[in-house]
Amino acid sequence: METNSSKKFYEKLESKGVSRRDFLKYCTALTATMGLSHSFVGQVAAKIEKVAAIRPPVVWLHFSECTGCSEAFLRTPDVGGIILETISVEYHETLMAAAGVQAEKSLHDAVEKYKGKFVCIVEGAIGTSYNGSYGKVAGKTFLEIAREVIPKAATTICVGTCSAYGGISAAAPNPGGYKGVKDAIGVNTINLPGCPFNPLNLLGTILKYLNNEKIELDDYGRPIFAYGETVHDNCPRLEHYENDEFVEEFGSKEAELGYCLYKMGCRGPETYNNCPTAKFNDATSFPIQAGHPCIGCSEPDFWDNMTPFYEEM
Ligand code: FSX
Ligand code: SF4
Ligand code: F3S
Repeated sequence: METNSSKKFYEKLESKGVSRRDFLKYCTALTATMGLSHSFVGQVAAKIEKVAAIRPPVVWLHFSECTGCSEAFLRTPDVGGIILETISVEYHETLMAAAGVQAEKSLHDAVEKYKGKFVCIVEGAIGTSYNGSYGKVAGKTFLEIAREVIPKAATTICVGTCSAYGGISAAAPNPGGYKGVKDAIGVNTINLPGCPFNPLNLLGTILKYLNNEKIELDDYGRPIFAYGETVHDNCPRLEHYENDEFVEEFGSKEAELGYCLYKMGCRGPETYNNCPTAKFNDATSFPIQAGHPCIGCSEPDFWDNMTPFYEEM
């Protein structure tokens, strides 16, 4: 039987343009992303409803980045809508209406009110050279803000390669001494890298965390359920790779035929991420499906280690 809270949840989703049918479609995608069989779809939906009844508080910090991760989240209106109905975002600089002193106040109020209980989501790298003075918000360095807010969180989820490992800001020669959150302030984080990250993986991580399920992480702090296999392992072009059918020029006949992009510099074989199954923009596509080689965007230091792009390694 449908409970009142579940009825309200569906009504709110409907008001955001997400029908029950859409919701179940995303539960199906999420179930596959989490490595579960189709028979778990109902359980995943029930878990989302359960978390939505609690609406755990979230503080979302921005440091040095391009805001592409927030964009990826907002350009996934259905998944984004489900997440926004599931959690309570207390602070997010690009989403909130407040600005200036008011915005500062809402950050500090949220951190004090929900001390030890809120989930901190971090987007962007932290500058550590010159006492962190390369990047500031409201007169405080990213380093100061991170040290003040993050240790008070129940858990910290780094979205995007920048907050996980430093990303573009940490690319050589890195004069600002940019680092990911763990290396900058010495706290353990759950890392959801990707430039940008995939919002479906955030939903999966939040669900597991709030349902007290153990989240197995790899050596780089990435959940195995999303980063346990390489892009190459699940690539729709894998058969062409195995048949030695390669694209050697963009715009060629081979490109049109969807051949393997290895010779165009594809880093799929050394990149751990679930893009081929999770996809982006409400499961529309991902780089390789669109004809672009994987550039290894979820690997630490990919700007240094995976370049020059478009060249076979
Ligand atoms: Fe970094 Fe995300 Fe790349 Fe951009 O915030 S992972 S530069 S897509 O926005 O952090
Ligand atoms: Fe592997 Fe890339 Fe070829 Fe896909 S396109 S099969 S990931 S090398
Ligand atoms: Fe990034 Fe490669 Fe996926 S470039 S988005 S990890 S296909």
